[in-house]
Amino acid sequence: MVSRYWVTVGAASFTYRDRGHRDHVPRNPRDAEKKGPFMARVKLGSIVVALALVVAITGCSSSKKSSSATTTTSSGGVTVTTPAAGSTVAVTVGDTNGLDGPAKSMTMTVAPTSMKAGEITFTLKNTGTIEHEMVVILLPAGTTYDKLPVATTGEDKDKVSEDASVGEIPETAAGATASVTLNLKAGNYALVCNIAEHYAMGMVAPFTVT
Ligand SMILES: [Cu+2]
Repeated sequence: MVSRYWVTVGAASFTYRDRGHRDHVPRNPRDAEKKGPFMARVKLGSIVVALALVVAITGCSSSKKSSSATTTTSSGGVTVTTPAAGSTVAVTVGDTNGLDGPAKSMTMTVAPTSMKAGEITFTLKNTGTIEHEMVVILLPAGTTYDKLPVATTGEDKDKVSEDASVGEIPETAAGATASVTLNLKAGNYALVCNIAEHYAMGMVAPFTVT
């Protein structure tokens, strides 16, 4: 991934340099002195370095899962601000014996529990014995994550409504991991495993987007 961006950036810099040469040199020699090919190369070199740093930081972010701080990178006068490692939410789900386990024995933990609005990647790790999922539901005003109505009849029996779902990670096998990236607006959300009965067994967690 990183090498692909290097190639793209390198190609862009050559194109830009050639254009700069044509634009400045013939029209005004003094201008050419200031902004001629050499200066263009120096500036472009800085930009390439800065972009490479951004690519490196972005490439690493999926493996980190803490801190919503921002990192500012300054190189050769080019300053780039990028969210560092704040965009991944780790969701861990588990159970002791599927639906045969004790009441409330299914679990869902989330870290961190809040994030700024924008692109957010959720990773789901299933440490349980059966498959689980994770549905992201925007909580309607006046509702709380642990008091959602559960259908008692119909094909959605023992499930909560997904009318306000904004995305999900579908059924994921025991021992497996999966992820999804969603563009979320500010609000209060519930992360729910909405396989029948799993909500009542405890598979829900609150999540806040600010
Ligand atoms: Cu589940």
